[in-house]
Amino acid sequence: MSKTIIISNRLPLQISIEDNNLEVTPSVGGLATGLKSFHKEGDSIWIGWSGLPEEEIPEHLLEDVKSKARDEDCIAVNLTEEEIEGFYYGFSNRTIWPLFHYFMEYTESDDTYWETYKQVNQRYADEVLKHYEEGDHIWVHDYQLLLVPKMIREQAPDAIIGFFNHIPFPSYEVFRTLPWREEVLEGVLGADLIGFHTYDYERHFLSSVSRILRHQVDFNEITLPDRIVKVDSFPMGIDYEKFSKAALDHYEKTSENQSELQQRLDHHLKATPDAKLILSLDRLDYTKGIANRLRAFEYFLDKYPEFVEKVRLVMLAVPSRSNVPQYQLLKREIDELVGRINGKFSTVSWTPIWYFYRSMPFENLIDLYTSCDIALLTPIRDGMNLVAKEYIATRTDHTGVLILSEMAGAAHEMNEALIINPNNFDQIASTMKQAFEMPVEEQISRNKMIQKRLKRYNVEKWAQDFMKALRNTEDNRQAFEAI
Ligand code: GDG
Repeated sequence: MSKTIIISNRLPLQISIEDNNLEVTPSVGGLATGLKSFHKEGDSIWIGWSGLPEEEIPEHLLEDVKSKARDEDCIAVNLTEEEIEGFYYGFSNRTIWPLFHYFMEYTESDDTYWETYKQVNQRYADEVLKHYEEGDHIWVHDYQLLLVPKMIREQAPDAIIGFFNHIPFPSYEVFRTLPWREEVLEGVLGADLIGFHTYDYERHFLSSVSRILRHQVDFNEITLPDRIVKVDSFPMGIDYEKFSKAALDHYEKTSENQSELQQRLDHHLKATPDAKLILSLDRLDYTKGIANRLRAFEYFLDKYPEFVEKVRLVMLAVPSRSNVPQYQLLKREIDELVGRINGKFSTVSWTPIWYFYRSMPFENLIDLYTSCDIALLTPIRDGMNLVAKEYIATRTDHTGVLILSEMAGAAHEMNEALIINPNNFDQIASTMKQAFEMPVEEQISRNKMIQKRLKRYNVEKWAQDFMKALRNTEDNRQAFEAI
């Protein structure tokens, strides 16, 4: 029977060593949380890095790492520290990530990073080929593995390969600045089907293919000398039931089995019944607009002092890529902003920002989603933004207000949210005021509409649609051969 082979930089599990024992924890991040449910239910194997550099795995634990991964139908790719530096922290996160999110001033062009990126992409492709059998469907994920489709195709010309990009694809004018633009496009074009979250990213990709490689592009099909490649948009959904059920279970809890975080949140709500909590939740990344969000919050308190002591920003920033200098600088900037704003506005009984710099277990995430009256998500650029969708899914009584940046892919599907430009502080501040004053009936009617959509187009449907379109490319191939 044929299977699906999923390939992503990281596995959905993270293996670490504690006191000479292996510990397995789920990975945090959009791709892992989204695809995990598809992987659990289907007949698939998942190939990716375990999160441990090869040098840190003692010889006697090597087999254990493999077997822990195998228990979850995963195959661990081993990477050395040098490879992680050049491939992951280097080319992926200092070249592609900033460029694709329009942070051109952060984009580095380094030949060593590029060489390591190619070498590591080849390693992933080789691992796929070890497990590939005719009839299997191969699904490659994201910007760390842009060359893998072509590398697989070179060894298995008839393979059915899909590629999905979880981050934006920039406009041609930005993409063309990449020194290795031809190789990158050719790498992705090894796939039969290329998917993006939105129509805009799809359009940008097609424009780069036609202008840089001069391939014929008709609507969403690219004609290569020997094949047709299909490009389409598939906005990724969430495991809606998981989030709404977790929220319902959460409300069933008595004070004895509540988390400490929830007890603190409840304490705050009881002490200040007319105050509201605003949620800010992301990986600590410059694309997420966290510093701007803090500045906009400060502007809001300055402009509308009547909200002093009536509002609290609960901010969870999850540590991410802390080896990259821009992330270290951003961390410092955020620490300073939080300190300054808290110093400026705090009263003896009130602190405007609760700031957590850590990752939290799923249960605490639900505590935050369900306790906050408003979610303020202001990315400068974001492929999709699953947090926006998860927040709405947990609002089982349909109350709550989502303020979302128009730069997030999710904004295209969430028209009923309050959509803002993340660079316009005045607009953010007046939208926060609007959120505060929004009648409950209006909150309910807006959220119900979004919930209906999120429920229907959940992550399972997203994966099914992609796989269905991938299978359809086989018909395309036959038609091409018949010409
Ligand atoms: C990339 C693209 C695109 C976060 N903190 C914790 C935690 N999370 C989970 C959330 C959510 C996920 O991580 C974050 O997903 P996002 O979509 O918001 O952001 P990225 O990580 O940047 O994801 C993005 C996504 O890929 C999918 O294609 O939407 O645009 O950048 O699911 O719940 N989970 C736990 N603890 C945390 O502290 N357990």
